[in-house]
Amino acid sequence: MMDDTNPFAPTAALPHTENPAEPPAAEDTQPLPADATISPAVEKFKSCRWRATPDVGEFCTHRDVLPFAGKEGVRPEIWSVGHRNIQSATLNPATGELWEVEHGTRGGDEINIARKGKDYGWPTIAYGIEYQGGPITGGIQQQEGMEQPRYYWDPVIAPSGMVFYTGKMFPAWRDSLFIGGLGSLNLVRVTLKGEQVTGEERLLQDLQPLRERIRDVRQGPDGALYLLTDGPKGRLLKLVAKGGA
Ligand SMILES: [Ca+2]
Repeated sequence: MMDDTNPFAPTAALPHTENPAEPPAAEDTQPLPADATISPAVEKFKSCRWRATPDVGEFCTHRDVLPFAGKEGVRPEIWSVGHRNIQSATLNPATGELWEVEHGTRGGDEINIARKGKDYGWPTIAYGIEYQGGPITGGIQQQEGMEQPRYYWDPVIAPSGMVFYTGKMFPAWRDSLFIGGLGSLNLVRVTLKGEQVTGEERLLQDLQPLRERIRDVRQGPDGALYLLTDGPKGRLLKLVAKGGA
């Protein structure tokens, strides 16, 4: 799905200033390379106004792109609200949309697709409960005007980094979403049909005797998966197919 108001669309490479210490004037626009292919999404960005602030860096203040720009009392760079504790976010290469994982409370870690102007519920709705037991957020999981997660874990995995797999080394895993498990001490492969989660598989359970948490997962140019473990002797692991380098 291509959405010309989606700044995460693959064709909408975000322009950036050469020197963040010297932000452009508010009316400045960012030039594109002369040979750039101009998509509707990039056309939007050509007319973006960019601002730089010490705490959030640069952001686009184009009112057609950012849902809260110009609204009193709301920071204009906000894209979506109601997130609890986002651990990572990545673009779905098939759609250009922004997917993210969040730490919930007990039994409430979530996968969401962060869409423009949407409310993802926290602290009003949640599937998690208090850490010591008992309801949280009044015990409600759904409310009109608030988005449901694509998926949630109970028990939680304490997700970390994530990546959509597009490589050739593991054809059976293509289009899966890989997520590191800080709490589950393994690598989680989430299977998808479109944007629907159809299941999950836990990999690298043999790491558990070392009690290593998976801090991040990325795909290399060769299609291998690279993982970071979290601990006093944290390791960088390369996951390859049998017979791979
Ligand atoms: Ca939520």
